Amino acid sequence: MNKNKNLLLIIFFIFSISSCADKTERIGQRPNILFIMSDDHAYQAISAYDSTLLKTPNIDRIADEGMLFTNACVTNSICAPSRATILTGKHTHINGKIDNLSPFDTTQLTFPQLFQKAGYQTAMFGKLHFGNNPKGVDDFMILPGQGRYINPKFITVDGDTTIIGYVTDIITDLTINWLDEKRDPEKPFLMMYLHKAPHRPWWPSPEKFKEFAQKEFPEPETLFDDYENRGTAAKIAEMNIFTHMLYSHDSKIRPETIEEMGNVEPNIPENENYFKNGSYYRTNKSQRELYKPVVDSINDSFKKNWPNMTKEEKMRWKYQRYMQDYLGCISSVDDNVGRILDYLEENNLVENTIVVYTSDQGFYLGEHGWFDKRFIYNESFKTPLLIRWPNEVKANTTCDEMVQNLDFAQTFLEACGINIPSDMQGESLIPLLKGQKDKWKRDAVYYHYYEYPAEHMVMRHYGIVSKDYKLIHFYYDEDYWELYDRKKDPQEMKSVYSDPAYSKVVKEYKIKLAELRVKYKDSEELDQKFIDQYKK
Ligand code: SGN
Ligand code: CA
Repeated sequence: MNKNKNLLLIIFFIFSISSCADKTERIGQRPNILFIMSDDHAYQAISAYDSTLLKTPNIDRIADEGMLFTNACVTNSICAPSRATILTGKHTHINGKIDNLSPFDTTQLTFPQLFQKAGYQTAMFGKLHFGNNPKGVDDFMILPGQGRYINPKFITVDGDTTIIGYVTDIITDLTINWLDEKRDPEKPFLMMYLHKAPHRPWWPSPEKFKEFAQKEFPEPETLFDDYENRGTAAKIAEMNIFTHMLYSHDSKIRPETIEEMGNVEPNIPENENYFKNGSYYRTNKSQRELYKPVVDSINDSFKKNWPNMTKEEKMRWKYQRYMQDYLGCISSVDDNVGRILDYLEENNLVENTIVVYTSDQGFYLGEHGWFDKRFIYNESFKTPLLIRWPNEVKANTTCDEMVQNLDFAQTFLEACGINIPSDMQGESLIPLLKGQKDKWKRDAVYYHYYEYPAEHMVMRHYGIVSKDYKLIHFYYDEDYWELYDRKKDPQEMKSVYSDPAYSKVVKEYKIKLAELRVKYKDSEELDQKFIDQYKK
């Protein structure tokens, strides 16, 4: 009997050790997350999507070894609201961060807090843009507000500091240093690596500035759009490259050059301090010496050529200047993403790290004559999304389902085996990542933009988007609807809302939109509440 008892005890002991070992191994195997987000990075400027403008070999690696989402979009195409949606897994009318102006409500639960609680090491480096510090991260160094390209200031756990150099390189250095020195190999990590680039005003590094200022880029077909066949919002938006892009702040023309030239058409009122307080004037002597010859040559060519140019030529010139600087900024982001991916490889972190590349929204690169974002129209509504997860996601695959930044939190929580709060409003992308499309039921998404009246003057609107149609309701200042046939008119040049051939579609989509408003708890009462908030 005693012998049997001992045997039982031994068996029990072995079993408990092995189950314990199992558990440690499972914890050890929880994946790391490297979340890479840039600011205002248009999918048109990632060669995995379209190589017309720029080659981004490093960002492309994530898709080559993982999945490229061709229909990823945001819920509200502007910086801080997008970030709030990503972190809370909720639409902006629910988390309260409807625009860039009000501070983020820090009582809202964000997914890094859940990771931290679940035993993950968590860190954030780069741009947050919330007006307050992140919650749920063990370490952080964030840019105040929009941050600066050159010699940027950072808010840290231990106070403010300024770092000399170029912002994209610095954010990467901070991220790699943390992985190298602070990472606990016993714990999985969640790293939020968040670039400021390529946000306006577009200042590339000195090397890229010089390199890209020599280049010429193809123009989009709709550069000279006249906004016919669409409602008021497209006509009054202040984001036209010719009419609204600033000479000094954006195109790098010195205020003195303009003054010397006298009458420069179009006459765009510009705050001179933009340039004087901008990145160029933050350079130290040796940095200035690198930028100056390029700024000089841009100014010389402007002085010589501008007075003799037609309106079309001026638009083309400004478009080229825009692309040279914007794409120069992205080229640095791509180089730095390469540095991070190399670091993962060199440190045996590839297999167990989910790498995500995205932007806080899309951007216009001259389509419809525009820069900036905000609209539910394609270029600003869509956002890049590339995900690599070795052994789980098949290499070199694409997914065309309508996924949103709303879905990220739930995806990461599920991937890491952490409970998902029931009030999050997205869908986990895990079935899509695993190629189980039959488990994906969503066929349309909801969008709501608020920041108006404000910079760029994009009127308030909400809408529903499926792969086939986009129905939009503009409801502030003017009340009207638009409908786009996405298959027949992918460039969205003509609203067919009043075309009798589409009356059935309008009816059907109005019902679907109303259902989405109920599902996501949006309402006329909330619309009014946010209008009143502006009028205060
Ligand atoms: C700044 C830019 C705008 C841009 C907003 C919001 N102007 O105000 O062009 O739309 O940010 O961008 S600038 O004079 O500062 O360049 S967001 O990405 O933060 O939402
Ligand atoms: Ca942005």
